[in-house]
Amino acid sequence: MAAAGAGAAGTAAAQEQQPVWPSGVTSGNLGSYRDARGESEVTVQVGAGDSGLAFDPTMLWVDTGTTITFEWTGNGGDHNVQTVEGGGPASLDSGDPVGEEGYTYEYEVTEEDAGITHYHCVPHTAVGMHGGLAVGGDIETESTGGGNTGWPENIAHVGVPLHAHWVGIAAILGIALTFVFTFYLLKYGESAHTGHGGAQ
Ligand SMILES: [Cu+2]
Repeated sequence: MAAAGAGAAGTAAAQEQQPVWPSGVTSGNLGSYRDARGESEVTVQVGAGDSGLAFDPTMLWVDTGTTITFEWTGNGGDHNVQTVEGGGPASLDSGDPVGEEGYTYEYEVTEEDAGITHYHCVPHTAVGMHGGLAVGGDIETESTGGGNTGWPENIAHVGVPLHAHWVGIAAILGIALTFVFTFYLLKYGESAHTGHGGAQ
């Protein structure tokens, strides 16, 4: 219980308001978030993270009028930026995948893009190269810790060892009882037989 309390306190300290992203966005690689409202120019790395299969920031919140520059790192192979089918109001499309370091795709955010857009890299959509773009002030938000999965992870880490602990004790008790019963059955059976045989 002490560990759970400490985890909850840490989460509360790092709490902030974040857009409510669709699950396809929050399950994307890297999972970094940036609130860039008030900034006229923002850069998103394409091919970020250890494997080069992520967007950084993975989740971005901007105002209308902002120019987003997607900049290729050269890592992770050929990438592109494209709104997933039915993924939202912004029509991101950098064209065919490219791998060249320093390649850029500029996107100027307009009022028509207001809301949340889910985009991905087409060649790497199956391996989690997804991102999210929130535009404007009419965005539903929620309180979060370091990431959206902070709370469930903390709860799971406290609950799983406790559960495994009791399963282990039950198994040991079961094995011990089997030995005890076997020992007495053998001992009783043997002495009874011996006693019977000796009396004849
Ligand atoms: Cu990619």
